Amino acid sequence: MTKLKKIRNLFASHKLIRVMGAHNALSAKLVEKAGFDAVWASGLEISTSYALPDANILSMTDFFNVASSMNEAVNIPVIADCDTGYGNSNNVIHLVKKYEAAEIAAVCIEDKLFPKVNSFIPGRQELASIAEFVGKILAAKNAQNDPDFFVIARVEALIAGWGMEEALKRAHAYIDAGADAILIHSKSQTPDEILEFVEKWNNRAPLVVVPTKYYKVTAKELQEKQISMVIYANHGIRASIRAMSEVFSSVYSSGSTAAVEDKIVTLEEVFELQGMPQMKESELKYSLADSTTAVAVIPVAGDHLQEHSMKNISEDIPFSMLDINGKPLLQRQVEVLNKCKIYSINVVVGYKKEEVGVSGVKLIHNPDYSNTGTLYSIMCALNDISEKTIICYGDVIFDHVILSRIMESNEDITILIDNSYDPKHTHDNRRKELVIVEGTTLKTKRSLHSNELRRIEKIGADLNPAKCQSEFPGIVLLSKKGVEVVKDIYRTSLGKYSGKHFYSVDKFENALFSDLLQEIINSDFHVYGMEANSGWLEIHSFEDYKLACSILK
Ligand code: SPV
Ligand code: MG
Repeated sequence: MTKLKKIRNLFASHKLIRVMGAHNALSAKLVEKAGFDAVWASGLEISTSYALPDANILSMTDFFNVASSMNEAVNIPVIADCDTGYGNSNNVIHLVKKYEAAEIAAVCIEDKLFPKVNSFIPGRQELASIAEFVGKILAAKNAQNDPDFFVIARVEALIAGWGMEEALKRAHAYIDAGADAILIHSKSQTPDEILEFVEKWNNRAPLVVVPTKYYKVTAKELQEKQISMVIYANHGIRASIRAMSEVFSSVYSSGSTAAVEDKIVTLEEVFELQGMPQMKESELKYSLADSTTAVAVIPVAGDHLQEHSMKNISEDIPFSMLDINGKPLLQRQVEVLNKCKIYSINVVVGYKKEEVGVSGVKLIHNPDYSNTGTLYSIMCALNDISEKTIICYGDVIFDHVILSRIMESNEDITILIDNSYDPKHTHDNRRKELVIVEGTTLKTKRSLHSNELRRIEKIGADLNPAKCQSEFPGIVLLSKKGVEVVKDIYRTSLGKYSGKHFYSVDKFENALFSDLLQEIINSDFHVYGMEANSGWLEIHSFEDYKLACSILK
């Protein structure tokens, strides 16, 4: 349904149409979000947003551009305040064509003289003659193409002090000329004169009111008087002036933004209003045409508190938010994935999950993070995935060269293996996930960066280091079929081993991904390794963290 039709239908519904004023696309969006039926592109608000008087200082084009951007931002109709029509009937013809072509549902024109001043400014409130204004209404109604386009005629006789009889005379003349509704304006502190007008009007045509001064009147009371539309014309800009002034003064006097942080919206809310999530979705949709694309899973639910050198830091923040030279670890991973055209990134969170603040990712909660291992977290995301997938452990930083190389593999399950691993030179006592490559001895390690894939014979954190040639850093590529294999074997293993010992762990629920890989190999499915000896870094201890900060800019 067009927005022009929507406004027609709203008037035909005989329910009070509730409209809120706005001054730009963002405030219009907030009007829609709050639930209002339509947006009032207020001349007062828009002028104020330019820090200019509401006195036809801005041109029609200025107002039109703002109203259009509001209209583009919302799905509800926009009603444009067009002052006196910015000139004579010729200007009105021009504006109706422009506003209608932009699908702005309705315009409101008032019967004052150009240049007008805001109705609440004392003094100069000069009315046009009835003849002149009727000419403008006739011109407007003749200029429109779509019969649903709505023209509201605004009567300013009560504002100008010309009395009730004049107001009624004018309103009847404007409806006779074809206006679709009358906006009867008042600066009285009580609704009495508006209610008198309503009484005498006797429901001849729809009425619109703007209770800025008689603000105690309720929507219910207006509905009872069969008023068609109420416009709250300027509350958005007044609210934002107050909110901004308070925040600015507080920051200026306190010398920091700490005190205002909980008084302002989060950046996430800002991104949401910008339409960032939709943009990411389209990016993903259209980049899927590229065969190199995959989705990503990053398990980063655990608390990392068992590593004592990182305990103090890990206690305070989720590990994904570890600051590496001004950028969180997860942000760095996301940027590398994006560089390889991977935009659908599923991050499995647990410990302090509400503090994971990186945009461009989908957060998936592992509620059992303190009793489960990496495999369990990975499956929280993978169970709902059926596309080619890259899995990266949450504590590993890698570069895009490594990622692009592994993405080229045509095998169903490919893992990165680092053949620079040397048991003799390993000093930390952490259990590494190690790899034995088929048909290779320690002495016959292959050259670096060969894209030739190696069959994995054994993998796990329980292998004898002296027998292993490589380390598994936690980067895996699964083809569509690979994803199904992992899901299948996970399901059967869960049935068989739940609560029981499973390769390197006492309990299946605590398994590492390498434990499942060994089960996959034992089921006669091939797992391949791609060799690398640089381009990745695991952050486990404080030493690793310092190293990451010294390498990464
Ligand atoms: C506006 O919002 O610009 C209006 C309503 O025209 S009023 O300010 O009440 O005149
Ligand atoms: Mg106005």
